[in-house]
Amino acid sequence: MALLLTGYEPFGDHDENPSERIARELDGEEVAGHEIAGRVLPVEFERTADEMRALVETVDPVAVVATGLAAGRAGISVERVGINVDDCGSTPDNADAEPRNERIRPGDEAGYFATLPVVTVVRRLLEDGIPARVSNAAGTHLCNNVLYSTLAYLERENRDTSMGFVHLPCTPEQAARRAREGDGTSGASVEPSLPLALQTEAIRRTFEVTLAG
Ligand code: PCA
Repeated sequence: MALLLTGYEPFGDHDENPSERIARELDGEEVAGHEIAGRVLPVEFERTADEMRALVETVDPVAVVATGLAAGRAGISVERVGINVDDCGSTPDNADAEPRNERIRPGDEAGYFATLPVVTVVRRLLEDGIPARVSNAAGTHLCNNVLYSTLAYLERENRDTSMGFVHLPCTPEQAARRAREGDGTSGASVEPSLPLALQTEAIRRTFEVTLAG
């Protein structure tokens, strides 16, 4: 039985996305006897949900962990809920789409709860010394979009697949680069970060806890 892990390509003013690197690194690795299929999704409102649906149909996973970058957040955030809103804020997607206050699925539920054991995952990460928290808002960009759309799809199809979304912070190298390019040497703050290896370990453990049910 397979596990599906998705990351996102770089977007906005980010020249890399830790979620993409982790999805590539964990592709083919086993967790508790289950092989991870690590895939990278486009940051495009028109395409992402369909690509995720196609992945679920081909990989047929027991659990789906989608991940993306939330620059500025300290630590790992495990999202509790996806909401029925697309709004790109000040960051158009990679095809220059700029949805504002739109419904992802008009007429459908306001929100869907992640079906991963969100609180248990965060407890385990904290016990293991990995800074983490439950987040009650995945934003209104593609990360929320894929969480909401996939949960809605799994429910409609009556699929017994645990699904959730994990937001990742910048890597230290990325935070340093952004501070160098910005006003870091003039006294501005630097974005919080975690080493990629620790972020990768957090995703492994998210699957482990999910499989332990
Ligand atoms: N983060 C964005 C979209 C892609 C990504 O990695 C988000 O938080 O919605």
